[in-house]
Amino acid sequence: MFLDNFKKLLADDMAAVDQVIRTRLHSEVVLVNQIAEYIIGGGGKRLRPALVVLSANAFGYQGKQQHNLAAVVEFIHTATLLHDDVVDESDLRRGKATASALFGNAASVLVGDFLYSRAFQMMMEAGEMSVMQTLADATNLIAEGEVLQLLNCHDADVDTANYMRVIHCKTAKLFEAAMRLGAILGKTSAAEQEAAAIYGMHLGTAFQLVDDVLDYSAEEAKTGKHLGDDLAEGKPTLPLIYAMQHGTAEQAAVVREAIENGNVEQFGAVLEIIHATGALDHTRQMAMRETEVACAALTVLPDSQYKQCLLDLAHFAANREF
Ligand code: GRG
Repeated sequence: MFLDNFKKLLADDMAAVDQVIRTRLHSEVVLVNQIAEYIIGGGGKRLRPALVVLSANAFGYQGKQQHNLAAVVEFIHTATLLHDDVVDESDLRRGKATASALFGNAASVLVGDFLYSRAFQMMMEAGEMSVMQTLADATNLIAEGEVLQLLNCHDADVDTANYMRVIHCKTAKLFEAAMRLGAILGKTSAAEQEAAAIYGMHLGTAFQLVDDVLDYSAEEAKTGKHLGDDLAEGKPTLPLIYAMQHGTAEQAAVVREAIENGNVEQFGAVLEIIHATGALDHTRQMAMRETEVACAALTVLPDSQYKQCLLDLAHFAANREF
């Protein structure tokens, strides 16, 4: 129901965003077009560009820059996915072979660079320093977050605060930037811009918390990703951290060993411990709390169908199964 309303409300704007994406993907180099089209046309949810559009509309912006900046945000997101699949050596995304599995790591990284730098060309067109500042800060923090995550891999002593820092950087920051861009276009007050940013940050945090739940509980057919990838990479995500804190000494030792060795053979045992300790419920509850903070930030916005959609989206993000 929510998804139907969401799609209906944004149909025209998202069609315009898609048009910008198609036009600006173009390169004289065939391989760039091939890989960029493969990943961009590959069935992503287009959540971040939708946030730019929702925010711009909620703040009363009527022009075309929202479509340009929405495409910019999707290009940056796509560049991070291309790079991430190389770093994580993933072979499945969106239910298909990753670009790196199909075209190789070098081509994937380089097309990621193309999309990332094309995004910077496009953001210049907004002619607004605060737009560039927002995106420069966001992309830098995303990269920093990935380095932090790399350091955390196979470290079973990573605590909740450290984990929250990683997801703040690698995921929530781009949600924050998307919301802030809409507010900038709407020429809002500093307080309203901040409210949009807070909503985006907490929505993004909830989104990643659920992403980390789904890695232990989803149907692969729904997420288009392998179950247990995080464990295979030795990523100490909240379900594992919580399970170690609340399990018996023996259970904590099994989870610790699995993180340290990226031990996928232990996936079944780890899954049992995660369920026994209520770690997935806890992580979902954390996501719900984040959505409540996100929604509370929107009280300063005037009522509109776009604001209502943002409120509904937050609850959808915390409850999603894909
Ligand atoms: C190029 C700036 C830059 C940095 C590279 C590798 C890297 C540094 C960053 C990776 C960040 C990353 C992939 C975070 C995970 C975010 C996440 C939950 C992605 C999945 O988002 P969905 O579900 O994807 O919205 P779809 O497929 O729907 O588009």
